[in-house]
Amino acid sequence: MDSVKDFDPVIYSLIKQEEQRQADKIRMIASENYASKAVLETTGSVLTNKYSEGYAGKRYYEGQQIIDQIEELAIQRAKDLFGAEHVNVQPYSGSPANIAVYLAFLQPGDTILGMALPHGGHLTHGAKVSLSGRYFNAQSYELDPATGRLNYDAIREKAKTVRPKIIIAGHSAYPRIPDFKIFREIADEVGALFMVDMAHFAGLVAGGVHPSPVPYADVVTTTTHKSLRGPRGAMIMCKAKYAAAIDKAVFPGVQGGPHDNTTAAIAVALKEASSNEFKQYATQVLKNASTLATALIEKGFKLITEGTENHLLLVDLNNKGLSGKQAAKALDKAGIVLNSNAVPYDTRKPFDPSGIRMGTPALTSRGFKEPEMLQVAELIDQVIRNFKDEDFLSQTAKKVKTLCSAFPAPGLEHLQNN
Ligand code: DSN
Repeated sequence: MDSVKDFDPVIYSLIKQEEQRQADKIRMIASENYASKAVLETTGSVLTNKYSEGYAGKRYYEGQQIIDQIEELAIQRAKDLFGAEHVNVQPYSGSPANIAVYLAFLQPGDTILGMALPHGGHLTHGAKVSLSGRYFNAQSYELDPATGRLNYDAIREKAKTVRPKIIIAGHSAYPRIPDFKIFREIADEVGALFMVDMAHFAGLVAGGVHPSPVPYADVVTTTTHKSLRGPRGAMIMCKAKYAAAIDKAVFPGVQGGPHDNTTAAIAVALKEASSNEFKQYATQVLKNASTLATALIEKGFKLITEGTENHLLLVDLNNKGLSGKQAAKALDKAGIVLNSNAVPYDTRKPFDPSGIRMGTPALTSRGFKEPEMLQVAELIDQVIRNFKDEDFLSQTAKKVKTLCSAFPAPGLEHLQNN
């Protein structure tokens, strides 16, 4: 990065500091990962200089000889990997992708039914503060208070009552696997479209360790940078009969020119995600999450749903004498980065809720396996017990840095080689 270093040493220094932070910390924000050097290089390429409104063969500006090939390759790789009939790789990220789906099929005021935000859904699944909740009649389903799991009878009843035009499955903080077949049946019973936002678990689907929603859903949206380990971006997959509606909603409906550098990096990430190594990666993400869950339960932590079947854990800290924000801040000081999170039926406020969410995609990318997960569980337990002891937290951060130094993170190998 010599050019940035020469021209803008301030930004250069900040980027270097962030590189070091990502190398030295155990990153457990369930939606984050380490993109490979190949993905990072592609994202930073001259493709950022091009405008290409439209789609391959039907662009508004000239000079698309290369861009068309890149976009078609990204689409083909996504189709091959996920078995989708049609793919749009242009959404800037997950929220615009979801908004584009609504634009394709809804009129303002129409009803949607998604998972409630405090129960693990996403802002764009109908939260009142989001466009999805302001422009549409957003109804939500909640988790079963006894089990913390989806209750399909209750979802069916709700769907029959509110008669949504779209039912949304998918989540940001739910540690279990939705039953896409039942969702499909419910959607058919009420004449709704069935949409799945698989942003969190797309990498697990790609790796073959999580059921795919693609055969069941009319439309599947996903970001490309979470468990899928690509650049910041998104895709929409749909049945062929919805292709024109989706494409028109993305452009010109929601967006202008696609970010061609991102499109190419998505293509690179999809090639990576088609490999045997990626299958092993996805398998290890699950093993690491389940090892961590068992270890934390043994240490007296209360996990929502008593465990996990995917890449994330949701921990209710009500029995530990501190709030989610206090825990997340203390862990951050100790070199373990995650986020505070509402738990189902939380009585605390969203900015300082009762729980923490933790995920294994990023630390698995750097090679952590079961033995390291036992160490992580021990570190988390100690930090929670000593969350007010600043000296203890900084000593733990040093231990974390030593542990991390043995596991070079993708994209940051140059730091470890120094
Ligand atoms: N911010 C993401 C997450 O952490 O789940 C969702 O968009």
